[in-house]
Order: sequence, then structure tokens, then C-alpha cells
Amino acid sequence: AGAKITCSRSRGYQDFPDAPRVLITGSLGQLGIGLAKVMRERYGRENVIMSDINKPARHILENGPFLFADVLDLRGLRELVVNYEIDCLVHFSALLSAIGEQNIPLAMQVNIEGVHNVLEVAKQFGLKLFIPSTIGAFGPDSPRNPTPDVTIQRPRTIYGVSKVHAELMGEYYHHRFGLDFRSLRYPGVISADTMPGGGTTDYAQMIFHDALTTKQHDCYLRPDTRLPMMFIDDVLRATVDFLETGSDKLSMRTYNVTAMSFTPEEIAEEVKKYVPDLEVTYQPDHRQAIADQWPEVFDDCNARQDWGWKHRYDLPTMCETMMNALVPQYN
Ligand code: AKB
Repeated sequence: AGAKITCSRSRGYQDFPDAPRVLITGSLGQLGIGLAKVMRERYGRENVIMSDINKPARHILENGPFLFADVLDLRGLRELVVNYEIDCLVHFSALLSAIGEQNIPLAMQVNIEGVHNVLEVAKQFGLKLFIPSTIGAFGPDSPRNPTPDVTIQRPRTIYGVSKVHAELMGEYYHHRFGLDFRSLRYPGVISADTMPGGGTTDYAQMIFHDALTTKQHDCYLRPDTRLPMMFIDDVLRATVDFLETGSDKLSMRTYNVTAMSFTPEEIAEEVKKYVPDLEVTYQPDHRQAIADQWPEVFDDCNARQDWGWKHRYDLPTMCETMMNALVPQYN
């Protein structure tokens, strides 16, 4: 392992004297490639190591260090952290809400055992640890509009249960062992450069691809299903800003973040401004029951107050940016 990593820590640190060395698990999912890009610009290419159990496309290998890492292999994780002098672990490996329900044992392994492993490694080697949480960490008993940071959490998906577990375990390790654990509860994330990966909010990304190909989008949610959402650039900026915030500014370790809330009907209207003959039909499936238990509007006032979170993309600017990114891909 590691043959492809050519830098030494000192070389990386010459250009970026205060840069942490970061390992991103599950980095071939929706967020990892983008986060590695943003972090490499800030911390230096060699200081941000992507990892996954899947094989990356060639361009990913060309853009910076990539390693095989299985989050279920504790010894392997320890080895990577020691060999590559990791300071910060960003743990993205997880099965999302819809796919998790289809393979509960695997979701428990990846989302719960995987978290145990990264917590142990982070504690042992004094790493900063980021594990994302989600709007899915709330459930039918939580207030839905708005949903504050601290309230009833009784999710009814394995994804939600595993994310509450991650939040609580991370906070426990923080209080018990002083671990610098941080978590953001992300809403649905919309991005142009990857396809959706088994979530309940996937439709909000698929509608763009459908509009630009078949001009026909069959939505698996009811037209009036309101969910919190964020454009990927906001998600990545929130994550880096949050990780760079001094511990003294954080009044808690797990924060809600969001940018907008919309329904399938509302995003369809916005996309039709670019593709007027787009046809949208609605056939709710098993994902409707999941969405019906989730927040409609997310209250992220603590993130805004404590570390200055401010979104840049709302529904119209997100749609414009998605269209600008995707139109050239389909022409
Ligand atoms: C999902 O739909 O499962 C995710 C999420 C909101 O956490 N996108």
C-alpha cells in the first residue's frame, strides 16, 4: 500500500505549514471527490488522502493520493493512520436511507461497526474526527417545521438509527476522552458530478438528468413532500469551515445545517424554466414513508451563530448552477 503516494510529510508541509493531513473514507461517494478537491486547494494535494473499497476512475488517481481502506478493518485503518501520519479523519463511508432498508445487516456493519472502528482509531491516535449525520436522524415524533438541533430523535430507518448512534458515540468520546469529534446533520445534497447513491432525496438530483435526456421525470414522492436541501458547494464549504473552527467557538458537537426547503412540485417548476416541455409524474413508493418522517424545514440557527454558517445557494441559483454544469455534459 502507498506506492502511489510520493510526497513526504515535510514536502507537503513546506507549502502548507499549518495544514492537517486528512484521510477521507468512502471518498468515491457523492461528497468525497468534491471535499478532497476543496481540501487539496487549502492544505496541499498530498495532504488529503482519498480512500474507498471501490476502484477509482483514472482521473481520480491522477488528482492526488488514493488508497484502499475498508472501514471494517480496524488494523488496516490503524496502519494507514500511522503510515501516512494522519491528523484528521473524515468518515464518509455509509449506506444511505433507502438502500440501507434493503440490506440492514450490511448497513449495521458499515454504519455502526465502521463508526466504532474510526472512533477507536481517532481516540488512539488523537485525530480530529468528522462523521456526517443527516435529517434522517429525526423521526415521526420530532418537530418537523422547524426541526431544532436538540429535540426528540426516534428515527425509524436503520440509516437514521445508525446516525443517531454515531452522534451519541462521538459526543460520548468527546466528553469521556477529549476526542475532537464533529458532526453536521446534512439535508439532501444536490450535485452535478456524481449520480445519487440510494437516498430518499435522490429525486432532487435525478430530475435534472431526466429533464436533459428523456424530458420525463417519474417522481417517487408526492408533489407536496417538503424536505430540506443544500447544493454541494455549500455542503463542502460548511464542512471545511466547521472543521477549521476553534473548539472554543463550538457550543455543541453536532449541528444542523441547511440552505433551502422545497417540494418536488416546486423544483419541477424551477427546472421547467430551462426545459419547458419537461413532464413530471408522481408515483410514491416506499421512500414516501421515509420522507414523511423527516424534517420539512431544518433550523440551523446554532451553526449560523456559533461558527458563522451562511448558505450561498437557494432553489433558483442551485437550479441555474446545475443546468450550467449538466447541459454541456448532455450536448
Ligand atoms: C438520504 O436521502 O438518505 C440522504 C440524506 C438526507 O441523508 N440524502
